[in-house]
Amino acid sequence: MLASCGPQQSAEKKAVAQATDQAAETADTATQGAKPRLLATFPDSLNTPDGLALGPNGRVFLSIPNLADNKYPARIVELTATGYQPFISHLPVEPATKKATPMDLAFGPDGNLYYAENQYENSKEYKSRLMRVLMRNGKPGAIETAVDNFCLANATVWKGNTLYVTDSQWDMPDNDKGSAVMRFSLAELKPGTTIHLKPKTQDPHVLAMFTTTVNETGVDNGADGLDYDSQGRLYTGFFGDGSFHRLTLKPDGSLAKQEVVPVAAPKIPCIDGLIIDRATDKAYVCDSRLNSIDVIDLKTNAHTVLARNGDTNGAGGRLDQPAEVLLKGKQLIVSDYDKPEKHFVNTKSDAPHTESVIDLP
Ligand SMILES: [Ca+2]
Ligand SMILES: [Ca+2]
Ligand SMILES: [Ca+2]
Repeated sequence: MLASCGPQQSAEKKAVAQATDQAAETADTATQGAKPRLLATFPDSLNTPDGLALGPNGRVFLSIPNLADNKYPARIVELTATGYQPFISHLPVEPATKKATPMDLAFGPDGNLYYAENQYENSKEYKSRLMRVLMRNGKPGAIETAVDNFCLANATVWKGNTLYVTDSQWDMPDNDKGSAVMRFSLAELKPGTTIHLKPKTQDPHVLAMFTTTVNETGVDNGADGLDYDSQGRLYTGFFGDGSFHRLTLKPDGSLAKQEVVPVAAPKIPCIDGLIIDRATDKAYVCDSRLNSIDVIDLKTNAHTVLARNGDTNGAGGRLDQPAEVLLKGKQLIVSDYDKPEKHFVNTKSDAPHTESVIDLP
């Protein structure tokens, strides 16, 4: 077919060329702001890079739940200057789902590494867990269940001796669009013990509950990314509707106030992972739906696009459905989750599987 070039092929070629031009144009007009660089490329066996944690000595750890193609076991890797290296290649599977699905992760004041699981993709029966990796001399040891009976455990952040975890699907008997922020004290997260949550209740570990307003994506996942500002106020964003919420705490850690942050237009339709630079009180949020990293100024509620691009496979570090961010000095590390929902700019989970980085001014 390539050898011949009759009138019909010619017309086809022309149509293809036009479509390609249009696609390029769409991609170009969708591109805004900073140009991300490629940080690491992964094989198909590591296909949905997600949670990021900054560890002791500036080490950076990345969870890869492999939810786009889970015939490969989930892993946690360590990012290096030139790519990545193995960290934990055999994560304990949940007994019913037979899968490990690590999402966000964070080091505790006890020196151990905690990671949340998203078993929701495997079971809607509250099988997700918070896992504890017992660390010794910088190396992972035994891995145990710290908390079980989450529905979709997602983000984790330690603030002092309290660990906060989002459950993006914490429904109640009268609310199937529910989600929650949970809190756990270091004292109760004792190695060797497991906390059992009570699904569909206001379990004592629930700090705040929310309801998602489902839009045309049909996704009802709520509280997703989580971090706190210079005043210790917590923020979470919703994957399903992009709303952004602030939780103000009393001195004893209980909830004083829960409010929606009136982020300036245009509306962010989806918030996945986020991180707050507490030196500036700026939140870097992943708009997974628009292939965009946006900045919300928490002092003014102003909102700007840091980096955005059209549909892509992620080659060269272009954003391919950003899901999680981590600040390391002036570098913003971005996980390209690349597992689209309906109406996302990203249309296809595709190789290469990538981690990007944006150099901040
Ligand atoms: Ca639900
Ligand atoms: Ca990709
Ligand atoms: Ca893609």
